[in-house]
Amino acid sequence: MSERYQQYIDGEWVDGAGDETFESRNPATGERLGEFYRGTPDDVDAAVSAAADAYEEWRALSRIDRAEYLWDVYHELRARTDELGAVVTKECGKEISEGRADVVEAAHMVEWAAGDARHPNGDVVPSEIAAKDAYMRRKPRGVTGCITPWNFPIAIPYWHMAIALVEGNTVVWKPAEQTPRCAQIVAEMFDDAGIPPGVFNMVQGFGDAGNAIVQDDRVPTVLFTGSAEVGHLIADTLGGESGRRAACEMGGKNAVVVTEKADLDIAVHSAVMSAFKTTGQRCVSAERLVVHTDVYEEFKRRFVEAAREVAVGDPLQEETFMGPLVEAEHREKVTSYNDLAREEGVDVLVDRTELDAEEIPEGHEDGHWVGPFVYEADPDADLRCTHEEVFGPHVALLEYEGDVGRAVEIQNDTAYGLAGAIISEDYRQINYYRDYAELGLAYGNLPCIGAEVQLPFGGVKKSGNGNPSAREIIEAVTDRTAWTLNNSKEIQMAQGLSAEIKTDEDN
Ligand code: UN1
Repeated sequence: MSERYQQYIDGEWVDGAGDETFESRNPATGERLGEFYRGTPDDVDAAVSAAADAYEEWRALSRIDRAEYLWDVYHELRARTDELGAVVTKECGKEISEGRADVVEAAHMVEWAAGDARHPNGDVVPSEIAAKDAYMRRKPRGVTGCITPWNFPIAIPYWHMAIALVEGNTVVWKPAEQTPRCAQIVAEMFDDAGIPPGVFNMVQGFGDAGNAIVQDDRVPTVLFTGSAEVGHLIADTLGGESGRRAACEMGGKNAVVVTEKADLDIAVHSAVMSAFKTTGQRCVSAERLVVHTDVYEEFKRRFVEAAREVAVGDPLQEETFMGPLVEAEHREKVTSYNDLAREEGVDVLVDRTELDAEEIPEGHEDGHWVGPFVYEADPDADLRCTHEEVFGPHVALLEYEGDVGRAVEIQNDTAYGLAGAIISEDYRQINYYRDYAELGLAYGNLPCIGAEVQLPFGGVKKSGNGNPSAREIIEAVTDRTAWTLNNSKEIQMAQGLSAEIKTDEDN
């Protein structure tokens, strides 16, 4: 009998109001990883009440005292990196170096947030009037709803929660339904740290629980990382309610541009990493390779060879490059996009949609396997497969002629604008791309994955306004006050405005 894992509300482990449960399974083997109580809107209601009640006391602590709880979490993340990395790999299928990197990234975000507690906070701003002291100060906003995806099941929850908590907010968190075991560990860490009841709450479950957070007007801030479909619904709901704010970070149809001046070793290496790491399931993964005609044939030959050979298999093995997709429905989605590409008449170069039986490791027959799917398409054709995000190892080669301006035009021909890369040895091409590619995250001579927490993160256009990196998330979870204090007995105004009160008797 495996254990039934609970939810964490108001400092207690609870079954919740409903009696339904759901399971987590290893996407590489089908092995059951645990059974979890499924959170309901009533559980969200209880969690939001607890978070609202805990808020006054939590915000009254100093930032440094609040950060002490995060330092405990940080040390646990560091001490348990290998163990937790393996849990990440078992639950979401990323290969083991990626499972580990997820935990390391979480530790980096917690370190940044807790370390920031001792840094200057706000600005001293000049006033026209010498006797006035002006400052920009920040205040927490209250209960923060956090809705996080499965592909970074330890890192992204801390992107949202570490800074929200240090800044004085309380949290109601709904983790992805695909990775409840990882979420359980995150909640245990806050519990181990002795965080005061109600400051951190976790409601496990599905979209109905997430939606209850979004609909609750006691939650002024919602942070969301995930699909564009859900993110835009959240942004629309909160955008229409004054005082509420949504910061949503969503996907992309990201591209790597390879110009005629590219070093092709760097180009092929970057393209393989961008397209196939995490089996294409990063919001920053590339599904388009925009390649200059002069180097097209050679790039194509080398990329196709790599895509044929790249090792798909048991994600717990160091030799594996690509693990399985996260779940059966996702495999169906990726497969149907591969079918769609064929229907749209593209030239398929590599089709490992169905792996050969000998490629599937023993005991892994129930895994959600898919290998690379690579095709050539016309960059000017209005195809769904080259414009919609698939979130899998589904990659289009798009050949272009002309200058870098043309490559950037193709790069920008998407509703999204998250991540991208240019491969070139020519600084003028690189700088043109830097200035005109419509992206939040852009790289030169690198893959378009692998952002670090201290850099800005986030996209433009349909990719969202979430900016959930260490520096930027502060804007989402705080309100600013421009605070001015007069040191004089006399009231003096800026802009030459008269402060004199004139009466009828003066005239
Ligand atoms: C995501 O793809 O969902 O830039 C987040 C990266 C990571 C974060 C990606 N640090 O690849």
